[in-house]
Amino acid sequence: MPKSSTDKRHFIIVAALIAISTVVLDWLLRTVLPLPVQASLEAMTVDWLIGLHLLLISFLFSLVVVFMLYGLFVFRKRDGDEEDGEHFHGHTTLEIAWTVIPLLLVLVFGFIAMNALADITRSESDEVTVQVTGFQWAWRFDYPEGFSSQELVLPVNRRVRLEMTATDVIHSFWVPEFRVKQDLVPGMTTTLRFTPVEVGEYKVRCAELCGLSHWSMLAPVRVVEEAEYRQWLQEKTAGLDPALVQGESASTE
Ligand SMILES: [Cu+2]
Repeated sequence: MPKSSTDKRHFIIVAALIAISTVVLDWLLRTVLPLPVQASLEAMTVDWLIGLHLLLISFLFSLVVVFMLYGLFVFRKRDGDEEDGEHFHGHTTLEIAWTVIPLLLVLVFGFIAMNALADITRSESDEVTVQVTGFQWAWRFDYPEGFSSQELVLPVNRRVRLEMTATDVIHSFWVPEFRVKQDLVPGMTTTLRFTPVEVGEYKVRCAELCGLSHWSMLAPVRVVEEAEYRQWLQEKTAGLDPALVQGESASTE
């Protein structure tokens, strides 16, 4: 702890170096880990959370490494110096600080993450619902209008609810551009919600190692304008027995 003006000077230099190192590392991590396009509303919340963590990681790394390197270099043994170093025997303030500050950080980050999770999993009244089945090694999408599809077609700017299950082993639904991810488990139904905001073509990939051809477990995802979505639904239901077609108006209103 600073006892003289020289000690204080060391602390000011180290604090400045930590600040610089934090900013540089944070920038470096964002640059070497570029995230794909934000194609869902939830992507913004998730990316904001990732950004906060990168900043915290950069700071903690700098705190440890800058202090260590500064100490090693500035207080290294000089030629002819045979003196013992100063002996310390505990420091109550420091020990309280390094217990309480991480505890507060964990609580604050836990609170922020809880809010983010509540935000990205919230339900809405006019959700587009699709049943998703994962199996070795493909996907099937069943629409409430009564047909099955190999590709997942969704209208832009509408909240989507996927009701998912698996027939054999655990799989995981992941479209990196949407950021959200959810396991599909045999014998139970799991739910995944998101709101696509970018018209475009994406790919759902299985994110749970599920066997030999896990790598090829891909399916196209197409986010289209509302009008195009209605047209696609019409084409898909055109050849169906009208008795089997249910809930079309309810799910496209
Ligand atoms: Cu898989």
